[in-house]
Amino acid sequence: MPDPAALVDLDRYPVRSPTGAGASVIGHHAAELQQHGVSILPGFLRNDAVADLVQESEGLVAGAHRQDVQSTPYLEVPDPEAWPANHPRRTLARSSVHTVAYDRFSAATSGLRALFEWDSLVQFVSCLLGRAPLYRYADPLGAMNLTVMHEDDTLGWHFDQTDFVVSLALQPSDSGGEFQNVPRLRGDINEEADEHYDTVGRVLAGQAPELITTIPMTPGTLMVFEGRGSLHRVTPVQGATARLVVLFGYDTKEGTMSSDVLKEIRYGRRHPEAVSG
Ligand SMILES: O=C(O)CCC(=O)C(=O)O
Repeated sequence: MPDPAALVDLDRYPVRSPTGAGASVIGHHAAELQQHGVSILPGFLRNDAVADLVQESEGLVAGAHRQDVQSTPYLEVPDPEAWPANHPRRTLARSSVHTVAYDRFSAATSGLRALFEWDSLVQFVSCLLGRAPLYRYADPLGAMNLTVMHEDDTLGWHFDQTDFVVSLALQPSDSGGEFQNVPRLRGDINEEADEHYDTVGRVLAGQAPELITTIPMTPGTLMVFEGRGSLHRVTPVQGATARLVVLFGYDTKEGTMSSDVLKEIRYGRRHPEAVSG
């Protein structure tokens, strides 16, 4: 397995020393996360590593599963009995994306898998999030995945079903494919008043551009994002270059698995396939 430490700019991000040399950089990014619900770590990967990981990813693209669905921002089946016709809980938007599951990354040769399975990275993310202990997702398909977005692919406005996600930007599309975010739009998901449906509705209708932050996609950037409370989307991809982003799943509970429904939608199957070399 490749050495994950060789992929990261350790001078800028001392991943192996979160309480020593890395403490100040972690402090900076933890504060950014607290304040904005997102923290951006540009240049996390070394430039030469980005090129290698793009090449690795392109070799996996053919094994991606395509989903093209209409869903609400809440990623649940809309209930017409409970909500009026144009309510955000019933407003559908298209999400079209191709996803490569965790089991497709070779345990012997994948740099991306080595990075995800590196305990030092878990520690680093744990310190940045201020959540310990932190565990990698246990799901053999969904623990990490590569999202591939070709021309016209898009992710509609949504809130995530997990508290946070860690993403690694590998390759932007020629144009479009922008990550847009309305940070901290909803508070406690158990409090109806915290849902701010009027504001959600305005964002969905394109009437609240002032609330939207567009986060540039720079290859080699690690992003830690609190997606359960932040409304976000990826605008339609334009051009022939595929947009490549890797997602790393963590949880404060050990052994977390994705649901069977999610696995069917995202990977087209429930179980791992051939064991990679
Ligand atoms: O591809 C991205 O940049 C973000 C993905 C995303 O929004 C999600 O998985 O919820």
